[in-house]
Amino acid sequence: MTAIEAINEFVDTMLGCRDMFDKIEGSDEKLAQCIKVFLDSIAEITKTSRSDDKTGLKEIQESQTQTLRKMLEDVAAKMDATRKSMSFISSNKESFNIAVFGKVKAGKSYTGNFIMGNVIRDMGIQTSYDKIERPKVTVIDKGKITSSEKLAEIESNKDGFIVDPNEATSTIQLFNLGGMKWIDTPGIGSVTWENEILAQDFVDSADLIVYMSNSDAAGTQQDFKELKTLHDKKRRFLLLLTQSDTIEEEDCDDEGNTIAKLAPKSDEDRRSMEDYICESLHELGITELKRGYEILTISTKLALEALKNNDQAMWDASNLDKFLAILIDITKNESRDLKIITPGKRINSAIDEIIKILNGAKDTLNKHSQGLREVEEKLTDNNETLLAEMKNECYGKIDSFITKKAQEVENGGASVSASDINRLISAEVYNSVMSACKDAFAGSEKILSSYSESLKIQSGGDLSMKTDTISHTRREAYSYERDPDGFIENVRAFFGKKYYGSSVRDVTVTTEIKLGVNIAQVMSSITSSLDELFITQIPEILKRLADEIISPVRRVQEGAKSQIDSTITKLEGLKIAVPNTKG
Ligand SMILES: Nc1nc2c(ncn2[C@@H]2O[C@H](COP(=O)(O)OP(=O)(O)O)[C@@H](O)[C@H]2O)c(=O)[nH]1
Ligand SMILES: [Mg+2]
Repeated sequence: MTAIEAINEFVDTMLGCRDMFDKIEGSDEKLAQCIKVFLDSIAEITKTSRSDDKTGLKEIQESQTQTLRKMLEDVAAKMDATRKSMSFISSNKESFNIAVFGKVKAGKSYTGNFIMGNVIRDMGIQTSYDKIERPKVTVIDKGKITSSEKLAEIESNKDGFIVDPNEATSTIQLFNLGGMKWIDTPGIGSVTWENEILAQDFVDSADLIVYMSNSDAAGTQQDFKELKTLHDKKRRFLLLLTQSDTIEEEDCDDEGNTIAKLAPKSDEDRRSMEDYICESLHELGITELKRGYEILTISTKLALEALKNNDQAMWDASNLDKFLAILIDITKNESRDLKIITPGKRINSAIDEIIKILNGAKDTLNKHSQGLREVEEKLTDNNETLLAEMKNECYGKIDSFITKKAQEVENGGASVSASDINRLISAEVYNSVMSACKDAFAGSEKILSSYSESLKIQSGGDLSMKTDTISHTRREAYSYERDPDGFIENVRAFFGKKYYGSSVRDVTVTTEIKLGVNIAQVMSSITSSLDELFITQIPEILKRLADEIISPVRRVQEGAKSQIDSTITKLEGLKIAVPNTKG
């Protein structure tokens, strides 16, 4: 096959594979959309429901739903991070991406320029490259994107120092050729941090990696380390041993100057280099690369020289035809699979990852909802224990309160009025109910304050000293003034003397007995009033509390759960049917 035929077949294959890559079009957008819908509906669901004017209710709902919202937002953030980690591949979905990787000065950019075809075009050689516009190079440097005519190559001066090292050694440069994207990464270790990260991203997400190593200095520790990494990551890669040419001085011109002629390295040299490389790779456990196919010794310079001179033997010696042939082969036979399998698998595993996060969230919701159900039951259907506890506590407090007050009265203190007792006891009941509810829901006291009016206790009377009066009749003697009797007495009376008579009579005497404070009477009235509260009002309050606090939270939970379910269904639908092939 002539050089032109080989080049034409290569270019035509690249141009023809364009339409193969539509399959995963839009996956990232769809995924992003799906996550956004999820996030929006979570915001909607966890929005405090209705504009409740009831004091505190909004706050309690807020504090209850806040945890959920926080958790779900976390979920969405994790989902998005997972999506972003795969968005890179899908942003390169429309092409078969070949990343060129290897140390500085391996000849990566030089070979890339050959593949881009502009150098061939510029020689005036007609090929299939003429079917398309001159490809342009996109240069990415620390996030800035510029355009250029060709891949910047390293130019060394005669002392071997690199001239203008910047562009050629640190930027990422890429171009498209039909359905193929060629990504020229800067040399390993020579890059700025930002570019290195990006270069690594490109390498990580490429469909095929072409690792180039200068055949003069191939097989350094660094090379083997990188190749081992690619192998361990199960990446599809080729190894090119580049610049396999040498200068031969074989002729003299008319003036007797020697003519330097570019020639392939000797077969012997090439073979021994390949032997060494293959052995070393085998030792590293890299056995999948076929020599002469995936391990190739090439000289791009020789290939260009061959084109210039229309030298078929030199073209054959350059091995560029073999390199083009393997690219054709992979593009025709593997790129569809690589293209769909690699990103497809990554998208699917990102989706699986997101589904896992969502299922985790569902578990959390279920646990939360289980806890809520328990609280709810404690407040409603199974409220006997809670009621008994509360009642016990109320009774205990009231009893000791009344006993204390009674003692005071007993000791001569003022009696306590019924209204005072009612007020104080009602407060005790209210506090007991509150503290029990507070254990169930932080902040529930705010709601309960509106119920304080309905928790009224009737004592039925003052707390005072009870007395009784006992009366009995007693006979008593008494004296009374009488009129003077007879002349003498009258005379004496005239001068002021008083005369008395005596008699007996029955007198009724009453005695007051202190019977003690009317504690039993007050307590029994309070107890029946308390019983009443615990039969009707308090269970009612617990039920309302459960309703007002739990229902909205449950609505949020149910909403979130069904949102998660529908998101999972949507995500499953976004998975890409990965062809079941080798690799
Ligand atoms: N002799 C010879 N020199 C080459 C060949 N390929 C590239 N070079 C030279 O090697 C130097 C580095 O090439 P470049 O492509 O910039 O290396 P990169 O750092 O791997 O991109 C340049 O001066 C090229 O001219 C080749 O096949 N043969
Ligand atoms: Mg370069």
